[in-house]
Amino acid sequence: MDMITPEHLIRQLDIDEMETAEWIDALKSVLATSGPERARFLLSQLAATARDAGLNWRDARITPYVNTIRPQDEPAYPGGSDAVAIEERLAGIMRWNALAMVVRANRAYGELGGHIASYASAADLFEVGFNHFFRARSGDFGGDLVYFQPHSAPGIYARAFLEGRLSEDNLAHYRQEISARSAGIQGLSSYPHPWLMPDFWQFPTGSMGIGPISAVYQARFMRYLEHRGMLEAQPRKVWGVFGDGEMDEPESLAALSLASREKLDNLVFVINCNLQRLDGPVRGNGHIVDELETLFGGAGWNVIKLLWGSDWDPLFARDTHGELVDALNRTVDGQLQTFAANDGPFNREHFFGQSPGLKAIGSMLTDDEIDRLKRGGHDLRKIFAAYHAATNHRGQPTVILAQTKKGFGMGTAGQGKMTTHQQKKLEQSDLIEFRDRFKLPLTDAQVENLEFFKPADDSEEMKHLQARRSALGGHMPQRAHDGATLPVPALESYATFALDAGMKEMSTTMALVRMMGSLLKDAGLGKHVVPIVADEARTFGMANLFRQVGIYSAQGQLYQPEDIGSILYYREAKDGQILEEGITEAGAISSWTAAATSYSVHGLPMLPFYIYYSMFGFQRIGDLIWAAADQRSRGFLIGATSGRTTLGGEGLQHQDGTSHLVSATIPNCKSYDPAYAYELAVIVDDGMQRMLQQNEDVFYYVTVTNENEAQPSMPAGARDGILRGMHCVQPREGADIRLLGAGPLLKEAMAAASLLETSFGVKAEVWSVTSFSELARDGMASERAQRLQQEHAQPWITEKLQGSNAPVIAVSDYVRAVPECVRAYVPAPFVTLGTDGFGRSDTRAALRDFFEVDAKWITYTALAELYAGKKSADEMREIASKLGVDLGKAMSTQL
Ligand SMILES: Cc1ncc(C[n+]2csc(CCOP(=O)(O)OP(=O)(O)O)c2C)c(N)n1
Repeated sequence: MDMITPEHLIRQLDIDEMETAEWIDALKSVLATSGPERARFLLSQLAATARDAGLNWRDARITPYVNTIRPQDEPAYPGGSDAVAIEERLAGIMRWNALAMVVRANRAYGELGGHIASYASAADLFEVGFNHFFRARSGDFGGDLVYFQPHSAPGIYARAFLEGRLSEDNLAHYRQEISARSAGIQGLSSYPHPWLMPDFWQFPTGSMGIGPISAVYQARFMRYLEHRGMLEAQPRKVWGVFGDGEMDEPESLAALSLASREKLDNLVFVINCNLQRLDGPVRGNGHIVDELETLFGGAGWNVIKLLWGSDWDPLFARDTHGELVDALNRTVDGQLQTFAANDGPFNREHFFGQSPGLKAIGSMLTDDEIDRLKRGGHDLRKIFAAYHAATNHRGQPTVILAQTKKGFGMGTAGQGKMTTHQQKKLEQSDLIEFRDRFKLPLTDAQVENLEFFKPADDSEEMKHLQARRSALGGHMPQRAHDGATLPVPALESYATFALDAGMKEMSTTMALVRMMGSLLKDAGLGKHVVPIVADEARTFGMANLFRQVGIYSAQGQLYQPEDIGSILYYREAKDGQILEEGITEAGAISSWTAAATSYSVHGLPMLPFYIYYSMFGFQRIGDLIWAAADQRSRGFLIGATSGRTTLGGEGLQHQDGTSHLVSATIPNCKSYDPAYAYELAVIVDDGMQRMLQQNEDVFYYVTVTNENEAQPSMPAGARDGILRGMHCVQPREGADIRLLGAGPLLKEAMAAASLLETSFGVKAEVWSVTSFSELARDGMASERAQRLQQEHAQPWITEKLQGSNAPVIAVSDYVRAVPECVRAYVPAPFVTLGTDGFGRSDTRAALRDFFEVDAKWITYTALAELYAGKKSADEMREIASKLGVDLGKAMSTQL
């Protein structure tokens, strides 16, 4: 190992210390006599002079590697030393129970996994939050919202155990949710999971990066509701505790400037800078804290460095020549980790041994004291000071960069070790060391048995813990579902134009926007509708909504829009209703999730419609949608310009042939690909009924297109079929062939039917498939019920197609795997057509020929099925040539 030795750490010498001192003294004297305002002015004048002289000097935005808050500025700790001591003991107990939970689960079943080291580093950060800052929703107060670092979940369970919310049985079933359920117990999920623990977790954070971006948009959505007068403005906070490694995820940093632009002082990030991630150091050769300081500071955040504990204060006080600060500035994170993993004598030699001045500072401490020197994120007083400053800061979001030790207290077994992240086994000696380190009143045998420890109800610790939580409004985290409903307008009140379309031409996108426009005007529901776009409102014909309901902007509109004279001018307003997010699908979906979970988070149901290019949905931000599903979101995702052949020359980057394949995998997402405006109307109505009236935790993915169609009126009795996945749009007694068309390709199926009839005398029946995935789900459930319960449960698709052996041809504008998912339930020969391969630009007609999904290809496919074994190859070639089908063409996947 290359050690950083004093030789390596050669101080950059100041070439004229006298001159430096004069400048510093001058500034100090200005500060003392004329105050900070004048000092700031002079500094900016100096900077301007440097700029004029072409020095190209820029403030590095990095402050020294010390705490931002000076000791003299720290507020008194509420409850004084007693409270600190009690809370330190509580943190020790939490750590123990969290550790016992993981090690026990692992002893019982080696495969179960779990994490100890992350929570061990975060425990104090959480404890100060739980004891002094995180306010629960209670009475009229909406409560704070906390995004917890995911793999610290065992610590949150440990606290809930002490608070009496979880039992020993729950703890004993950590990561054993299935076996727990069969024993009638609520198991504990590995990460925050609202779907699996619906009364407990509010926000899923398990997939790194999702927590940070969601927290920003959550804080923003809270402001949106307040500015629109929907939610009382209260001093609520959104807290996010995240890992320093997690900050490398692009989503973690993606919304930083939004947060400062919108002055979200209701937002506090606490970054647990234990300097390690899973495999090793986050920035072994640098300082992650400094890097984050630059990033957050540059993005306009208030940055608080919380690096060293109170026991460092006297050392800094002795550091009159700045040698200590200098050494810290230059000790890279990899080295700091090595110091964390080693003991007092090692640190004395290798850190304090770097220079005589440092040696003298180190001599103030015993080896044991050096060993126990705390990092800022383990010192309750320092943490309190940082949180206090953050919560009182106005006009900016705050980030606290809290330096901790990964595996804090895990001794030689884990603290600061490269492998500590994965550690879930500890030797008896390590456990004993842990007990002693945190002064836990456990016997050796109790330690050996990994017994959970809960102090008596009348103990100081328990009384303090309960009193603090009750002062802060109750337990956290806690997920509410109050069952509030919203009135759903009658379908006829907003969709008559679609139900009785009478062959009027319109696209399904136009139909949707028209319905939304009416819903927004509805007296009861209107203000709960949240239209969300990512810079594509005009593409989807939504510009009229700009004027109608306005675009939300925290600052209102500070300029006269260029198009002020037009009826549809670009109107921004503080109470605007549209969330126009700009080019950020990740941001827009985060807003959608905040709105789609408002029923639970704020007890205020909202109805978000996020309308986007369908290609940039599940493919681009699928994980955020998955997290929204876990969070029991309710709302509409509208995949516009959908399908692979409806856009034509508009650009292949938008051509989506897969979103329905992915959306089908999300259990609470109901996906539809309607062809007609009336189908869309029925789907929107059903969604609103289920989500707003019946409080079902489902959300809808609906694809629409911008292809104009002659829209028929809704046939009687079609509703059930539309919602279940298919209904007959062209019945034909004694049909020779059945055609299933989905979305934009239904019309190709219709055209094929008439071609078959007129040119080949073949009778074809046509069905509109609104959802292959709903048909498949129904098929799976029925098939299983039949197998397990011997029930006579027939899938909807089987019921509709049975009684005939006429071949069935299915066509959709998605890859063939989409229609293929119903194959098992089709009681006749079945062929699927779809748009596999890369998209490309051309006319719709050329694309549909290329993917072999147009009327002539459907016709040829139908005839090939009907004539199999009956017509010769030559006869089939003749038919193809008559149809204009090129049988020699390469497959769409090959080109
Ligand atoms: C998107 C994603 N990628 C990878 C992981 C796997 N993972 C879980 S924890 C972890 C390391 C986290 O390091 P850090 O954020 O520094 O937190 P620490 O445990 O050090 O506090 C990784 C890579 C994940 N959960 N999500």
